[in-house]
Amino acid sequence: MTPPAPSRIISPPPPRKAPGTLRLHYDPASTTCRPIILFASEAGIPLDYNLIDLFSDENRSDWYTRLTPNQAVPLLEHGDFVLTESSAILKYLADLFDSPAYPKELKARARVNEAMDFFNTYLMRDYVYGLVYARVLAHYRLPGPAQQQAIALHEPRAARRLRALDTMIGPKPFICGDQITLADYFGSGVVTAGELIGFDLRPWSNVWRWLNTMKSLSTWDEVHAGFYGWRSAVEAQGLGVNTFGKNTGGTGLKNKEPTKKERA
Ligand SMILES: N[C@@H](CCC(=O)N[C@@H](CS)C(=O)NCC(=O)O)C(=O)O
Repeated sequence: MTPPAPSRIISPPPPRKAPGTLRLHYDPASTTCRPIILFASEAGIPLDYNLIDLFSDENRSDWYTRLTPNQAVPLLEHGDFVLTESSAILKYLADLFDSPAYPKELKARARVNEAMDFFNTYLMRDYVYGLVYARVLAHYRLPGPAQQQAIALHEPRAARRLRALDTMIGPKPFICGDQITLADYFGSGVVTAGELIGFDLRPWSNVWRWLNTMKSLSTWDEVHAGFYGWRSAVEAQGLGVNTFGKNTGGTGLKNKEPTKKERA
């Protein structure tokens, strides 16, 4: 799916739902919405999905701004309760549905929180915003040479965070051990953002293996259809193709999504 062309036509608020309905306002391509949709799809959590088309500025409409002055997705409505922040939404849903993906045991839960905070801070800042959004989103691009300078600054930082993640994962199938947790759902959204610019994760072999495990989840392709549509549009615009990656010990760009066979 290619994202629709920007338009100023903003849809009206969706009709109210029965109390108790869980409604997720989302954009399918969003780094922070995809983990929630993936988790809900895999766990069989029924969500009423309301598309907020970021490419049409729907998040800036009056009715949505009343829900969240921060104008971002995702946003969860549960009756009168309104919750933003993807990490908080994942935890709320997991607790509501008593999911083993968010363990109750204190130390196991602390490990999940630790990994989610790691993704939400270091990797979001140095990799997602610093390398990816700086290329693909106009409002994060800097004028003139500052753009390349910013990317050059973030590249080794992103590599350092990926190295740390690679060590954290080690030989384990999932971030926190043998079982999938919220950290895996959340982290897979963050790490796959690099695919928008063709970022090659193969040098971090544990990260690569873990991500391919996540991609083998039964609803992965369906959940990520909108994201891969956006990636094709980015690729067509040539925004991902560059020479960065030269100084980071093998990181760099590739233009093609590995096939399922290559992922295996
Ligand atoms: N920390 C927030 C970040 C949310 C966020 O950045 N959402 C983006 C889409 S990935 C968005 O809505 N951007 C539109 C805007 O801020 O104008 C979360 O984890 O939910």
